[in-house]
Amino acid sequence: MKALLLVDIQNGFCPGGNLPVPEGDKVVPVANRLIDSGKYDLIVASQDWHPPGHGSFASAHPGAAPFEMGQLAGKPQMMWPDHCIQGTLDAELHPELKSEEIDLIQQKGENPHIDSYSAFRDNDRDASTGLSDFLEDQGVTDLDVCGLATDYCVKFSALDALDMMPGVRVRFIEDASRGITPGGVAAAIEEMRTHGIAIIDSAKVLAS
Ligand code: VGL
Ligand code: ZN
Repeated sequence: MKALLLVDIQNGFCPGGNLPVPEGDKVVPVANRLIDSGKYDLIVASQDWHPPGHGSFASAHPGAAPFEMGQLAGKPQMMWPDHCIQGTLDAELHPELKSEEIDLIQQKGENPHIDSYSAFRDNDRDASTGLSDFLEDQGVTDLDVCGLATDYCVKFSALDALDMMPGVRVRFIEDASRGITPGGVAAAIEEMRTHGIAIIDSAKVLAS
Protein backbone atom coordinates (compact mmCIF):
# COMPACT_ATOMS: atom_id res chain seq x y z
CA MET A 1 0.00 0.00 0.00
CA LYS A 2 1.72 3.15 -1.23
CA ALA A 3 0.80 6.59 0.11
CA LEU A 4 1.77 10.16 -0.69
CA LEU A 5 1.86 12.83 2.03
CA LEU A 6 1.64 16.41 0.74
CA VAL A 7 2.82 18.70 3.52
CA ASP A 8 1.36 22.21 3.92
CA ILE A 9 0.95 23.14 0.24
CA GLN A 10 -0.99 26.20 1.36
CA ASN A 11 -1.29 29.78 0.14
CA GLY A 12 0.48 30.99 3.28
CA PHE A 13 3.70 29.21 2.27
CA CYS A 14 3.61 30.32 -1.36
CA PRO A 15 4.67 33.70 -2.79
CA GLY A 16 2.04 36.26 -1.73
CA GLY A 17 1.31 34.33 1.46
CA ASN A 18 2.10 35.36 5.01
CA LEU A 19 5.10 33.01 5.44
CA PRO A 20 6.24 32.61 1.85
CA VAL A 21 8.74 29.88 1.05
CA PRO A 22 10.90 30.85 -1.95
CA GLU A 23 9.40 29.15 -5.04
CA GLY A 24 6.82 27.47 -2.82
CA ASP A 25 4.29 27.50 -5.66
CA LYS A 26 6.70 25.52 -7.88
CA VAL A 27 5.84 22.36 -5.98
CA VAL A 28 2.22 22.48 -7.16
CA PRO A 29 2.62 21.17 -10.74
CA VAL A 30 5.04 18.50 -9.50
CA ALA A 31 2.62 17.44 -6.78
CA ASN A 32 -0.19 17.32 -9.35
CA ARG A 33 1.86 15.01 -11.59
CA LEU A 34 2.45 12.73 -8.60
CA ILE A 35 -1.26 12.80 -7.74
CA ASP A 36 -2.18 11.94 -11.34
CA SER A 37 0.53 9.30 -11.70
CA GLY A 38 -1.62 6.43 -10.51
CA LYS A 39 1.34 5.24 -8.43
CA TYR A 40 -0.34 5.88 -5.08
CA ASP A 41 -3.15 3.97 -3.40
CA LEU A 42 -3.72 6.77 -0.93
CA ILE A 43 -3.07 10.51 -0.97
CA VAL A 44 -3.09 12.55 2.23
CA ALA A 45 -2.26 16.18 2.90
CA SER A 46 -1.47 18.23 5.98
CA GLN A 47 -2.74 21.74 6.62
CA ASP A 48 -1.15 24.16 9.08
CA TRP A 49 -4.23 25.42 10.94
CA HIS A 50 -3.51 27.98 13.63
CA PRO A 51 -5.98 29.88 15.79
CA PRO A 52 -5.51 33.68 15.88
CA GLY A 53 -2.84 34.61 18.43
CA HIS A 54 -1.07 31.23 18.21
CA GLY A 55 2.00 31.05 20.45
CA SER A 56 4.33 30.53 17.46
CA PHE A 57 3.46 34.00 16.17
CA ALA A 58 5.89 36.81 17.02
CA SER A 59 2.83 39.04 17.35
CA ALA A 60 1.76 37.03 20.40
CA HIS A 61 4.96 37.94 22.27
CA PRO A 62 5.59 41.60 23.16
CA GLY A 63 8.96 42.73 21.78
CA ALA A 64 9.49 39.63 19.61
CA ALA A 65 10.26 39.92 15.90
CA PRO A 66 9.54 37.33 13.20
CA PHE A 67 12.38 34.93 12.33
CA GLU A 68 14.07 35.34 15.70
CA MET A 69 14.25 32.65 18.32
CA GLY A 70 11.90 33.19 21.23
CA GLN A 71 10.21 30.97 23.77
CA LEU A 72 6.95 29.11 23.91
CA ALA A 73 5.92 27.36 27.13
CA GLY A 74 9.51 27.71 28.36
CA LYS A 75 11.11 26.12 25.29
CA PRO A 76 12.99 27.65 22.35
CA GLN A 77 10.59 28.51 19.55
CA MET A 78 11.11 30.26 16.22
CA MET A 79 8.92 33.35 16.10
CA TRP A 80 6.91 33.29 12.88
CA PRO A 81 4.82 35.90 11.17
CA ASP A 82 1.09 35.32 11.67
CA HIS A 83 0.27 32.60 9.13
CA CYS A 84 -2.28 29.98 8.15
CA ILE A 85 -4.97 31.26 10.48
CA GLN A 86 -7.99 28.97 10.52
CA GLY A 87 -10.64 29.89 7.98
CA THR A 88 -8.53 32.44 6.10
CA LEU A 89 -7.40 32.32 2.47
CA ASP A 90 -3.80 32.06 3.75
CA ALA A 91 -4.63 28.67 5.30
CA GLU A 92 -6.30 27.19 2.22
CA LEU A 93 -4.50 24.62 0.15
CA HIS A 94 -3.04 26.15 -3.04
CA PRO A 95 -5.96 26.63 -5.46
CA GLU A 96 -4.18 24.76 -8.30
CA LEU A 97 -3.41 21.70 -6.19
CA LYS A 98 -5.66 18.80 -7.23
CA SER A 99 -7.29 18.69 -3.79
CA GLU A 100 -10.26 16.67 -5.02
CA GLU A 101 -7.91 13.68 -5.28
CA ILE A 102 -6.81 13.96 -1.64
CA ASP A 103 -8.27 11.22 0.60
CA LEU A 104 -7.61 12.90 3.95
CA ILE A 105 -6.57 16.38 5.03
CA GLN A 106 -4.85 16.35 8.42
CA GLN A 107 -4.99 19.70 10.17
CA LYS A 108 -2.36 20.55 12.78
CA GLY A 109 -1.12 23.43 14.91
CA GLU A 110 -4.45 24.17 16.61
CA ASN A 111 -3.09 24.18 20.17
CA PRO A 112 -2.00 27.79 20.87
CA HIS A 113 0.53 26.64 23.47
CA ILE A 114 2.68 24.44 21.24
CA ASP A 115 3.75 24.37 17.61
CA SER A 116 3.31 21.32 15.42
CA TYR A 117 5.68 21.17 12.49
CA SER A 118 4.99 17.48 11.96
CA ALA A 119 1.74 16.24 10.46
CA PHE A 120 1.89 13.40 13.00
CA ARG A 121 2.33 15.04 16.42
CA ASP A 122 3.24 18.27 18.19
CA ASN A 123 6.80 19.50 18.71
CA ASP A 124 6.92 17.95 22.21
CA ARG A 125 6.11 14.59 20.52
CA ASP A 126 3.18 14.47 22.89
CA ALA A 127 -0.23 14.80 21.26
CA SER A 128 -0.66 12.68 18.15
CA THR A 129 -2.82 14.00 15.31
CA GLY A 130 -4.04 10.48 14.50
CA LEU A 131 -2.47 10.45 11.04
CA SER A 132 -0.09 7.55 11.81
CA ASP A 133 -3.00 5.44 13.11
CA PHE A 134 -4.96 6.22 9.94
CA LEU A 135 -2.09 5.26 7.64
CA GLU A 136 -1.37 2.08 9.59
CA ASP A 137 -5.08 1.14 9.56
CA GLN A 138 -5.02 1.57 5.79
CA GLY A 139 -2.08 -0.86 5.60
CA VAL A 140 0.43 1.65 4.27
CA THR A 141 3.87 0.10 3.70
CA ASP A 142 5.47 2.93 1.70
CA LEU A 143 5.14 6.65 2.32
CA ASP A 144 6.51 9.40 0.08
CA VAL A 145 6.68 12.84 1.67
CA CYS A 146 7.01 16.24 -0.05
CA GLY A 147 5.75 19.82 0.15
CA LEU A 148 6.54 22.90 2.25
CA ALA A 149 8.76 23.63 3.99
CA THR A 150 11.60 21.10 3.61
CA ASP A 151 13.53 22.44 6.61
CA TYR A 152 10.51 22.48 8.94
CA CYS A 153 7.26 20.66 8.41
CA VAL A 154 8.40 18.27 5.69
CA LYS A 155 11.48 17.13 7.62
CA PHE A 156 9.65 16.70 10.91
CA SER A 157 6.84 14.81 9.20
CA ALA A 158 9.20 12.44 7.42
CA LEU A 159 11.21 11.73 10.59
CA ASP A 160 8.04 11.15 12.62
CA ALA A 161 6.68 8.82 9.95
CA LEU A 162 9.76 6.63 10.39
CA ASP A 163 9.64 6.83 14.17
CA MET A 164 5.90 6.28 14.64
CA MET A 165 5.31 3.67 11.92
CA PRO A 166 8.16 1.18 12.26
CA GLY A 167 8.67 -0.82 9.09
CA VAL A 168 7.16 1.75 6.75
CA ARG A 169 9.56 2.79 3.99
CA VAL A 170 9.79 6.58 3.85
CA ARG A 171 11.10 8.62 0.93
CA PHE A 172 11.49 12.38 0.47
CA ILE A 173 10.69 13.79 -2.97
CA GLU A 174 13.11 16.67 -3.39
CA ASP A 175 11.77 18.40 -6.51
CA ALA A 176 8.25 18.40 -5.05
CA SER A 177 9.51 20.34 -2.02
CA ARG A 178 10.97 23.75 -1.19
CA GLY A 179 12.49 25.13 2.00
CA ILE A 180 12.83 28.41 3.85
CA THR A 181 16.65 28.71 3.81
CA PRO A 182 19.19 26.93 1.53
CA GLY A 183 21.34 25.97 4.53
CA GLY A 184 18.31 24.64 6.35
CA VAL A 185 17.33 22.55 3.34
CA ALA A 186 20.81 21.01 2.99
CA ALA A 187 20.89 20.15 6.71
CA ALA A 188 17.36 18.74 6.61
CA ILE A 189 18.15 16.50 3.65
CA GLU A 190 21.29 15.25 5.38
CA GLU A 191 19.34 14.55 8.57
CA MET A 192 16.64 12.65 6.69
CA ARG A 193 19.23 10.64 4.77
CA THR A 194 21.08 9.77 7.99
CA HIS A 195 17.85 8.39 9.44
CA GLY A 196 17.31 6.12 6.44
CA ILE A 197 14.93 8.21 4.37
CA ALA A 198 15.60 7.84 0.64
CA ILE A 199 15.99 11.15 -1.21
CA ILE A 200 14.38 10.88 -4.64
CA ASP A 201 12.98 12.96 -7.48
CA SER A 202 9.45 12.80 -8.85
CA ALA A 203 10.85 11.32 -12.08
CA LYS A 204 11.72 8.19 -10.12
CA VAL A 205 8.12 7.80 -9.00
CA LEU A 206 6.73 8.47 -12.46
CA ALA A 207 9.11 5.95 -14.05
CA SER A 208 8.40 3.20 -11.49
C1 VGL B 1 5.80 25.62 8.74
C2 VGL B 1 6.82 27.26 9.99
C3 VGL B 1 5.67 27.43 10.72
C4 VGL B 1 5.92 24.63 7.62
C5 VGL B 1 4.65 25.79 9.47
O1 VGL B 1 4.88 24.25 7.03
O2 VGL B 1 7.06 24.23 7.31
N1 VGL B 1 6.89 26.35 9.01
N2 VGL B 1 4.58 26.70 10.44
ZN1 ZN C 1 2.76 27.17 11.41
